[in-house]
Amino acid sequence: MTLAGPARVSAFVGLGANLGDTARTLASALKALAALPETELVAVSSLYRSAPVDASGPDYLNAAARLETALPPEALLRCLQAIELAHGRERPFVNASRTLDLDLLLYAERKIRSQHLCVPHPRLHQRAFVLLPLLELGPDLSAPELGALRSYLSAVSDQRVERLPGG
Ligand code: PH2
Ligand code: MG
Ligand code: MG
Repeated sequence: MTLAGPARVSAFVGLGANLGDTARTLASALKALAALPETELVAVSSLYRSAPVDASGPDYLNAAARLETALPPEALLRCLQAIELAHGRERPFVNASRTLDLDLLLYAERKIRSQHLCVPHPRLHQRAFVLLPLLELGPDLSAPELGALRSYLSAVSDQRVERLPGG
């Protein structure tokens, strides 16, 4: 007899970087996501080059990943923060340029508002660099309280984002 573990749910993670060798860092972060316990990395979007939003500094490289995970959301958040730290993340001030940012965008159909965690990510519908990779992974994706994510695309069409060819 095999015992079923805790049910797995879909979680979406946003990746961003604008310091250092950003392509290499995102590739390494994806490997780290794939190695998380009780978690499978099931899909990765294209890479997107984007102008900083509410921030300054170099252009960002952004992407999104879909996980199937049995980790509870707070545990997954701690794992994401550990991966950020392992890639040299520092937090000198809000929205400072960074070697790696991993944001928990969506976790199942859950709405979470705890001291450490806000899911869906509070600004995800205002940012083309989040919406475009997410919608590439799931064109019909919707989020609690926001509804269909594709309905927000027209409002962010002025933000500069470019999908990079070749994975
Ligand atoms: N992340 C931010 C602030 N601004 N801009 C872009 N283009 N990409 C990001 O990942 C990003 C940002 C805070 O997390
Ligand atoms: Mg972020
Ligand atoms: Mg973050």
